[in-house]
Amino acid sequence: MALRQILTEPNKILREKSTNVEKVDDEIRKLMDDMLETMYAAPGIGLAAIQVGIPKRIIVLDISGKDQVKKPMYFVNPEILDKSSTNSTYEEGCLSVPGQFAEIDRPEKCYIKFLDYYGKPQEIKAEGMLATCIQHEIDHLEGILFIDYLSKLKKSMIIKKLSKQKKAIERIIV
Ligand code: GNR
Ligand code: NI
Repeated sequence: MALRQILTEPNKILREKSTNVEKVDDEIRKLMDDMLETMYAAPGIGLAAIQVGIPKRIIVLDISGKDQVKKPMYFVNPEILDKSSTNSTYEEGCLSVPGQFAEIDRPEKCYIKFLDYYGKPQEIKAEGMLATCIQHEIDHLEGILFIDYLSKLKKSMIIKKLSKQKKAIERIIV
């Protein structure tokens, strides 16, 4: 297993639309293992392949709390079959938008169809934090970030801050 670098805003790659995986083979499983390790190290509770620069429709998640038994989940080519008309609000963050958090409204429940770690078709009903996280990750596959749901002003303030931070880091490296 290996750690991969997580891309952060502003970065055009994060805006790419990811494409379906043809076959869940050893190469895809290796990528999923690396993604999970990278997510745990960050630490985060979800990661989409595009966040490590790979535009494939792959998500890893683990919403078990710390001190709990780890419960990794893998979703290949996830599709939302149905979502509730009622919403719930969670404070969201994103490893690609470091240090920024905001309350985001999303459907509180959703039904998801996907391929698992072995390429087997599965369907689940997601609620609570899991539903929020899956939707946050599926947004990544479409090039959407949670800051896109904020007002233009809030979003531009966040992007400005992050691009300043990036430039400061570049100056240290160069
Ligand atoms: O680690 C993460 N926490 C989180 C909290 C609330 C809603 C969504 C998330 S996902 C995020 C990791 C990440 O950026 N995944 O794309
Ligand atoms: Ni994210």
